[in-house]
Amino acid sequence: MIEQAKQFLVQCYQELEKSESELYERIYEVEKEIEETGYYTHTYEELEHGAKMAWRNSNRCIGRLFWERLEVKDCRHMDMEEEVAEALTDHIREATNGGKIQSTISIFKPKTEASEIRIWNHQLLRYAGYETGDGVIGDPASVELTKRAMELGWQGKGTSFDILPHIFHIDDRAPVWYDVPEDAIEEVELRHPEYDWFRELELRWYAVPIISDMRLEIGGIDYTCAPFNGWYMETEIGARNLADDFRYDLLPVVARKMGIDTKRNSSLWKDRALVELNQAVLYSFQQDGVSLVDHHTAAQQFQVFQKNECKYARQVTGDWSWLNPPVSPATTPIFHQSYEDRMDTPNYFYQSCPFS
Ligand code: HEM
Ligand code: NRG
Repeated sequence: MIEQAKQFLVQCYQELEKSESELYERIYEVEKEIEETGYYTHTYEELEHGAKMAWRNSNRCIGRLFWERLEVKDCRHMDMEEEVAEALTDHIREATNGGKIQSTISIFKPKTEASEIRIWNHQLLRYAGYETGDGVIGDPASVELTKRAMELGWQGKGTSFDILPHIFHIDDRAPVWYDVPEDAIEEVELRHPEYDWFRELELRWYAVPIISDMRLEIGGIDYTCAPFNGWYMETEIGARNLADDFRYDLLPVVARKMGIDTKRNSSLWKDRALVELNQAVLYSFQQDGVSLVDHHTAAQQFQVFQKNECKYARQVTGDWSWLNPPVSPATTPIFHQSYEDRMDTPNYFYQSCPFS
């Protein structure tokens, strides 16, 4: 822990242009705290910059140009279920910001031997999935969590787009669930700039992706509850969530509506349906004034990020297979480059499922 703390403090204080004496005093203080308690407490400045460094180090993220623009909310003092639930709702409201999405992270108390907060949801906003006799209604990716929510007494409406409640547990206490207030949830109804029939599919998606099951590690301290968000890239919704055959599986539906032959691969019905689905996502978010980036612009922004990092003599690490967008990857410069997939810290990590 002391070694990890030191390594973080050296880099952090250098980037924040703090004096050497400040750094040495802080290292001395942190060493003492670790020896006495086994842990240490980040200053707000360390927490804020650490969370930004973790984003900058996220190999799978194409949105990293904006790593310095992250609103860091210090929720480390919260210990009661009610206040955590309220903070999660506040996060949604402030991040949504009337459509002009603000990248935000809420950081709750770190894990120790005695205590741990864990959110069971993958994202703070996500749709339920109900297993029925003839297939899943809603998002198949949520079937397990939906079952657990119902075991805990939650009841959804049973539509294809029911927002799941927040489920979390604190320390060794029983899990609790809270419905997300409807007026905190912003969603976009999908329509197409040319195809009027698109509206009749009654598709929608929520405005803000807020990952809530990853662990933020800064200088040897584990923040197991630290939900964060930016805004969507259109392919995440149009080429994956609504298109994957193990998610909403809508390509055959869209292709048939377009009047394309879905019996022959060589009609390229999947490709053509994909493009129109993505077009509808872009058009609808834009018209409603909700932040969202298309994959070409995101790839260009990532190039600028690479150039910036080069100026500061920092190597950009990356995961090529995730950085490439799932639509037309070879039309972006990312496809034609290679990246070292090395996990530097601070960073965001997967953690084992808190239920099952
Ligand atoms: C992954 C875009 C903000 C951390 C991704 C992915 C995209 C993306 C497209 C791949 C997701 C997938 O294929 O499922 C963006 C955009 C942002 C943004 C457009 C707008 C500002 C952020 C922020 C953070 C972050 C604020 C953290 C502070 C990550 C991490 C992953 C990721 C950790 C990997 C997730 C995983 O492994 O499941 N991002 N991102 N991103 N992003 Fe970003
Ligand atoms: N693909 C997932 C979300 C993953 C993270 N994407 C972001 N993150 N844009 C989905 O729900 O489609 N972010 O922090 O902005």
